Amino acid sequence: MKKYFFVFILFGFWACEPKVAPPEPVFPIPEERQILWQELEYYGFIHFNMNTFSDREWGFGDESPDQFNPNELDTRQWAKVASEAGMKGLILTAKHHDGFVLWPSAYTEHSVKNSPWRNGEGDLIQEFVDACREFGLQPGIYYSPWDRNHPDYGKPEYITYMRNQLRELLTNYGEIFEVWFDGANGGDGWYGGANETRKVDKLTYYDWPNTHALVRELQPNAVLFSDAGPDVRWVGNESGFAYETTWSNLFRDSVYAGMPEYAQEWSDGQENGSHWVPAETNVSTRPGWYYHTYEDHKVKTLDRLVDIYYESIGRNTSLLINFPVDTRGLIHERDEEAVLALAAKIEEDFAYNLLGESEIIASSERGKGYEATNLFDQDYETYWSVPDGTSDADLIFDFGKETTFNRLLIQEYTPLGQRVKYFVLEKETVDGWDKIADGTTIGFKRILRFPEEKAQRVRLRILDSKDIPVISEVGIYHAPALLLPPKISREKNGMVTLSSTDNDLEVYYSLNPDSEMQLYSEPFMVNEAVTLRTFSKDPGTAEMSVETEVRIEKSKALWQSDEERAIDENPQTYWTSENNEIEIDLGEEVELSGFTYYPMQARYPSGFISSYEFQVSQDGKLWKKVSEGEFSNIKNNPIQQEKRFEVETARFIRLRAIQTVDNQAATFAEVGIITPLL
Ligand code: FUL
Ligand code: CA
Repeated sequence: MKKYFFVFILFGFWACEPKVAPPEPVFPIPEERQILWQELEYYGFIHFNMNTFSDREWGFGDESPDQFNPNELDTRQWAKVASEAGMKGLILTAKHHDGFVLWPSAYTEHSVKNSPWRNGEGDLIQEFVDACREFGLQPGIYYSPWDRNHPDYGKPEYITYMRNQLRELLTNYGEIFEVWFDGANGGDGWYGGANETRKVDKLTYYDWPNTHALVRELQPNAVLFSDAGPDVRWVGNESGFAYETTWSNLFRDSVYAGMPEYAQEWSDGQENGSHWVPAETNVSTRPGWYYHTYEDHKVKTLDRLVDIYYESIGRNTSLLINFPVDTRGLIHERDEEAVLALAAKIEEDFAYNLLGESEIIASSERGKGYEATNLFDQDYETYWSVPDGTSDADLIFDFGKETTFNRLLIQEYTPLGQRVKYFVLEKETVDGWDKIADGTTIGFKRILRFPEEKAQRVRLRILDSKDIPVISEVGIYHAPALLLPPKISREKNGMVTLSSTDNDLEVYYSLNPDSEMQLYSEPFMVNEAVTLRTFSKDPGTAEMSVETEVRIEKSKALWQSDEERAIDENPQTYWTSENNEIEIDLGEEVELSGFTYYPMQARYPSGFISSYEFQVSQDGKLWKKVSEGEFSNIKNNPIQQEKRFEVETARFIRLRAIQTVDNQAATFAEVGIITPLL
């Protein structure tokens, strides 16, 4: 009884303690719509429009509505995949640069209403927003200002057209969370048959202030995206990474959409920027934004997607991953598999916050309502802060026992502005505190990845900040290693490098089918052909990845040709041959029983060989044809091709293109030989 009474009195004191004022904001600060947007964090892009059917990335504008004819289109499948992948929204290309529109707009004939799809009765925007809502996703709209179809593009009349269409899109389909304005403009186009180049002044032509005002009027909660915001800005690349130092602040008045120096100079934000314009990282599951069968083999791998996640969401930006929806009108199975694997991995990485049970010692607390325990209550609205004027602030977390970890997650309470400029994570050792990792900016969310560490106590120090820190959440995690087989790379001199997909993995290999696997420590030389077996192992759990077995060919150390790029062991480099052939001096007499041809891997490839002839020679003068034929399906699936023949001995080889897929000069990304295995 007494005891309860005592507790009651204590509680009474605590409850009566005067509430301390919140920290003063550090400007700029986000608007309400930006605060709602930043919590979405992860959402999807759908590139699906005329380009899907013309097999292009940028249609010219002279396409016919007849071409638009998906026969299995199912927006519910898109929404289902996106929601299963953990996304909170989807943005659809309502109109891309070619001008075709996915809804029956009253202002153009270049639309679904004149296509065979749903007999011209369809409205893809309607189907899209319905599916999004059914699956709990917020719908967004991509609208290209550049229009290569419209006759008036470049004149003032076109701006009226654009606004009329925006009015349709933003009035008829309910709430839209983001309106995405692309800055791209390549100049030339069909333009109603004029077939010419039309350059506009990107700063003034679109009269952005009034176009933005229209969007605000129709959709007050939608964020406006472009290079220049005004609400959300481009990250400055399409590869899927933000910068380690990323400010949400931007000198917005110095920027306009499509300005040439944007990516270089502005895209990482500015510490003292005048406006709050956080970044969005946009990237596709494949090299292209639109679907091309020839990229079916290029869906990003899980390790790449995991890096993208950490380098975007983990660096104070949102992540917008694109699905190039295919000609059926569906997200392709491989893209679906890829994003679901990413979702599963991220869930695994952040399954358990090790701080949840730790004891916490803060260097100081601002007072009631700003306690350090707010840091892991999973509530972004509650935060820890310190008294005004405090310069250094740090937190010690005691796990109670030695604990293993490899991730730090930290979030600033951005409604009061972005503040932190430098922070450090340390662990306690017998000799004192040791640095584990450090970072510059935090913003809405920052995640640091580092190799596994063990400690009972860790310390997080905010060492430089624009004002007192205001931190919403902190997490320390032990992410399981990404257990994929190592990547194998080769150099022309024969060196083989094995690289693991995760810092914490060990790599094992063997060069002989009968020998034991050995621990890999550094690149090794392979001169003659061998079979390489390799796998990764997590030393913590003793779990192993699947084992891969690949053939490593005789090295190309002695090879000579007019074009190194075709024999440098790097399929990303290529050579274009004016006479459609390549001749290689192998440097010595070699036994061979086949050859390999790697077609060009660039974003816009050309000159794939479709039918070939392969010759060998002893002296480089007298040639003998040993193989001819076709590389079937190379257009749609440009992977390495292999052809075999009876064993030959030769010093020189020649691969000749009889025919290329597009009748362009033959290209060679890499040529190799297959030697008989002993
Ligand atoms: C770019 C466009 O030119 C691409 O086609 C794509 O839509 C991408 C998201 O933005 O600027
Ligand atoms: Ca909190």
